Amino acid sequence: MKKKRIRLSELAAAAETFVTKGDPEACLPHGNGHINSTFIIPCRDARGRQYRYILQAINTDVFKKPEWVTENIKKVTDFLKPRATERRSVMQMVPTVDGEYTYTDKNGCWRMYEFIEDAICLDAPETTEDFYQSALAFGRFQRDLSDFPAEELRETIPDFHNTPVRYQNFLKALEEDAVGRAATVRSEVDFLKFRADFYSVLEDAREAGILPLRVTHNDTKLNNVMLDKNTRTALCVIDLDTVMPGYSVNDFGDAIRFGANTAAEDEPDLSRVAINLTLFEAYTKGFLEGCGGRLPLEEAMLLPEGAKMMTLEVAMRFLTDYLQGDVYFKTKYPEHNLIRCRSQLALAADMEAHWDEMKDIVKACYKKA
Ligand code: ADP
Ligand code: GN1
Ligand code: MG
Repeated sequence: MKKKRIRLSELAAAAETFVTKGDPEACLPHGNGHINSTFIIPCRDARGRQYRYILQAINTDVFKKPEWVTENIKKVTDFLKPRATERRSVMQMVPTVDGEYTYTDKNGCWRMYEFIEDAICLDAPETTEDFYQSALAFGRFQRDLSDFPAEELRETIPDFHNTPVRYQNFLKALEEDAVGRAATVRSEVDFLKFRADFYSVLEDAREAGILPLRVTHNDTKLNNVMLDKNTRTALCVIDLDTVMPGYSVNDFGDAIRFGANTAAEDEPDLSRVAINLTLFEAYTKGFLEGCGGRLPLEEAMLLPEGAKMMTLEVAMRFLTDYLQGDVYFKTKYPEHNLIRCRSQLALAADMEAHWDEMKDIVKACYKKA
């Protein structure tokens, strides 16, 4: 997706629409998200005290109904607040001067959050403990929302983690070949087609009553969680745009595909891409602990399937976007989505090569949990 140019005066107008402590002094692009446009707004009050905020333009090509996203986030954060250990451990939405939570201009739909200070957000774990802490955060998030009335949540992106539907969308994009790239991606297409029978295993498990729908985050990349800078412990789960009913094993799986990869999501040198089993084990331990013993063994035993499913699903999403001319994910260069796809396919292949070890690790962690 091409970056939209937003004028400084429009950014200032958006920032000034929200009720900040002190006046906005700047607007600084921030973060490595692939979807929204994110800025830090430093503010200063009359006594010179400083406060910071996150200003975001919700990507309305991706979220067709931004008001649904806002509604979900308000409900979820209101639900989590009474259980929170401190203010920084739940996203704090900032209202506008009109008492709303979004402001719409010609650039789209803006929202603001308090900036989570004294915290870090990582694109790769620096230590095994960092990754374990992120697993605790997402496991607890699921545990804390286990009583949330799921029927109150809007589906902000329909069929978000419905892999069979994603696969059909991919086949359609391949068939349509909108920008003439299909002929150049034959081996990636073959790899995905060869695994066609796998894509329905989670839906089948749901039908068999093994895999319940829960309230899940659905975008559990390491850079969607904050750790306390000083204690380096789990602090706050962020990027709540896709909180919807989903599968526990997909929350686990998306985190694994991103954080337990020995290389970056868009690593071009495939020899560097592998599943790090030490990180896999640490995450399994943290996630099961965080969920607070809520996952029955049969469900937990599908955690490796979740990891492989999320890896293959995002691979087909990257390839679909490449075939459609890069209309969804932010890209930094023309082949970016293809490089991302290849790296995810290499990771899925390495998971297959270590499948029995992954299953054994889950079984052992479950026994200890
Ligand atoms: P995207 O959907 O584009 O990934 P995110 O909501 O994840 O957008 O925000 C992008 C990045 O901005 C995050 O990875 C994180 O680094 C930073 N960020 C978002 N919200 C906050 C916050 N409240 N406090 C501090 N940093 C934040
Ligand atoms: C997007 O928004 P961000 O960067 O945290 C995407 C995820 C993908 C991920 C791949 C709403 O996540 O589904 O797994 O990129 N989010 C949306 O890195 O599509
Ligand atoms: Mg994000």
